[in-house]
Amino acid sequence: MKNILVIGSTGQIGSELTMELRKRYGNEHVVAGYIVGAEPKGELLESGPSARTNVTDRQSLEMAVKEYHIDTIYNLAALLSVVAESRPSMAWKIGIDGLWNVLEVAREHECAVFTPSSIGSFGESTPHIKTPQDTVQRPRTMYGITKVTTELLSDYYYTKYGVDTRAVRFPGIISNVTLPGGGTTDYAVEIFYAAVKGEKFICPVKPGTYMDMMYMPDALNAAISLMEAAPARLKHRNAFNIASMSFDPEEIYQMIKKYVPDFEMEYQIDPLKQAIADSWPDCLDDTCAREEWDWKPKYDLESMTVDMLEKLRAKLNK
Ligand code: AKB
Repeated sequence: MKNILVIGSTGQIGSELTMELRKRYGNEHVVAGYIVGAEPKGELLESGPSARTNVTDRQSLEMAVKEYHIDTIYNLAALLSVVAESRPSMAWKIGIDGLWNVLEVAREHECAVFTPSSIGSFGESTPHIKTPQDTVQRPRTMYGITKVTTELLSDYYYTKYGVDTRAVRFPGIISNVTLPGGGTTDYAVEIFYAAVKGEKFICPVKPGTYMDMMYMPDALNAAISLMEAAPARLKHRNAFNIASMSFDPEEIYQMIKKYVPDFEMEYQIDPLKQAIADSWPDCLDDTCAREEWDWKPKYDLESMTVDMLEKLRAKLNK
C-alpha cells in the first residue's frame, strides 16, 4: 500500500482508520474521501489530502484515484442494519451499485480493495455458536443481503479480473471518537456514553442477546493487517470471520458497573433491533483469519471497558 483512498472517511470506522493509516504510511499518502454534507474537519482535514468521492458517482472515484495515484481503496460507504431497513433501495444503491463503481475503477487502475462485510451477512439458518467461516448465509435484512452480495461480487472481481479484493466480517465496533449511526450493535457504544454522563441507560435489546463486538483498535488492525498479508497465504478473501469478544447487555452492564458503581440500566425493547440481533450469530469462529494472516485481537471486555471509560471521561470532561 503506497497511496490509499478511504471512501467514507468521516464515518465511525473511516475517521479512525484514515488517521491510523496516515500514522503508518505518511499523511500525504492517505486521502480522506468524503461526500457533500459529511466533509472532514479538524485533524482529519488538516493532516492530509481529502477528495470528494461519492460511490454512486464513478467519475468522482476515478478523478481521486488518478490525481493521487491510488493503489489501495478502503470502501467504507454503507448504510448500517437498522437504517437500511427503512431505506432499502438507498442501502442497495450505496452498498452494491456503489461497490460496482469502486470495483470497476479498481479494475481499470489496478487498485486493491477492502470492502467490509459484517456479522449481518448471516441469518436465522446459520449456526449461531462458533459460526464457521464457510456456512449458510441467508440473511433476511437488506443490510445482510447487501453484505452477502458484497462478498460475492468482491470474490467475482478477484477470480475473473484479478482485482486484489479482501475483507473481514466486522462485528459491532465500539469506539470513543465518532458515534455509529443506525446499527443494531450501537447500544454497546451508547451504554458507555450514558455511564460516563451519569445517565440511566435504556437498553433496546433483551438480556441473553449475544453478539460479537470489537474495540476499534483491534478492528483497525484487522483491516490493515489483512491488506498487508502475503497473498500466497490467503485461501479465503471475501470475507474473513474475525472475533474478539461476545457479550449480552447484562454482561457489559455488569462490567461497566464494576467501574461506575451507581450506573443504572433498564430495558425498553426495540422490536426491529431485537429481531435483527436474534437473526445474527452469538459468536463467530475466526480460525481461518488466525491461520491465514495471523489475526489476534488485543482487547477483551474488561480491558476495553477500562480504556473506553478513561477516554470518554477525558473527551466529555467528566
Ligand atoms: C450494525 O449493527 O448494523 C453494524 C454491524 C454489526 O454490521 N454495527
